[in-house]
Amino acid sequence: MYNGVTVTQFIIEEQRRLPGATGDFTSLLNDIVTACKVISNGVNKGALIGVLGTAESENVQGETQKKMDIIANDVVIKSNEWAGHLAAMASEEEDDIYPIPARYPKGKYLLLFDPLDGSSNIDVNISVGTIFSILRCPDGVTEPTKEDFLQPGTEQVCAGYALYGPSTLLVLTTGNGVNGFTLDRDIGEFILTNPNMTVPADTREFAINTSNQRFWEEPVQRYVDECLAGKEGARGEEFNMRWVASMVAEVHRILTRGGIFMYPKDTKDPSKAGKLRLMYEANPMSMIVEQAGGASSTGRERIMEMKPNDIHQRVPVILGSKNEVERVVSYHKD
Ligand code: P6P
Repeated sequence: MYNGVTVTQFIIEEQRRLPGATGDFTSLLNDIVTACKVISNGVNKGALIGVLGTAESENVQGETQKKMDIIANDVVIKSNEWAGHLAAMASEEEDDIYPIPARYPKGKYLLLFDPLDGSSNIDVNISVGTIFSILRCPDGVTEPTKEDFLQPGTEQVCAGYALYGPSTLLVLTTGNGVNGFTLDRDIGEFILTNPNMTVPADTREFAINTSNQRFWEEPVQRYVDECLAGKEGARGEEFNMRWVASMVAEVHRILTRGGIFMYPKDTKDPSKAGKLRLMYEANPMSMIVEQAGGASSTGRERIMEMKPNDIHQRVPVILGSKNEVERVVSYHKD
């Protein structure tokens, strides 16, 4: 018989640490985990069940939606709207917030998510993921508005992602470190396989979409040039580069072996502050990386301290190994 610790057991044991915990949070997390298992099954079957390819629609970001984007979004909503733990949800795939239907009880949490991050990769069988963030609904608010979601990342009570790769992984933090679980398909349970994940403070591996190089600001140009100059350059070290175009995969690599991930501000579209979204990509990933001993900045400020102005707000993201992130931040100060 297996003797692994399931994510349910882990969460309940974690919850015992929280005085006055009602089991509400544990049950909410279980519903999110169920959604990730269902999405994993769909992603894994792919062409066999006709979920690849694009839908004939665009999301609020103006991005063409993949069929699996819409399916994953629907799975997260249907798995979480009924149980009475949430007051509302916000999704990359939904223009406005998603209020809990009147037929269901409401709860005290807000769920924000990117149902299928990196979905442009799904048709070429490269890893994709689901990112989620949990906030408390402000006290006394039963009909939350967009404004109730606009809380800084430091207010998150939980952040996590599922990574649909060679294995399906779940990585989670509730503010007490970061723990990783692997889906055992034979029993349909996530088993604790990576307790206490930490990001090495130093790295010689950077991740950035270099095709945007001519649009970067000077501090990022300088940092990447120094990496590319290798031993003969200012850093006196050789660097390696990765770019998967799936933030979940990049962050997981960084949690596993270190690294720095950058999607900086660029002048390609001056109206955009960055590509990645603050509320359901940058903030949850920042909480995870910081809880694992890493750092996460726009280059000019700590991402988790930003006061959001819109649920789909974009921000520059520089996150990962603390000493490298701090170096890039110092270049922004120079
Ligand atoms: P590009 C995926 O669309 C995403 O939001 C992140 O997961 C990923 O890091 C980035 O965009 C990739 O962007 O411009 O390289 O396609």
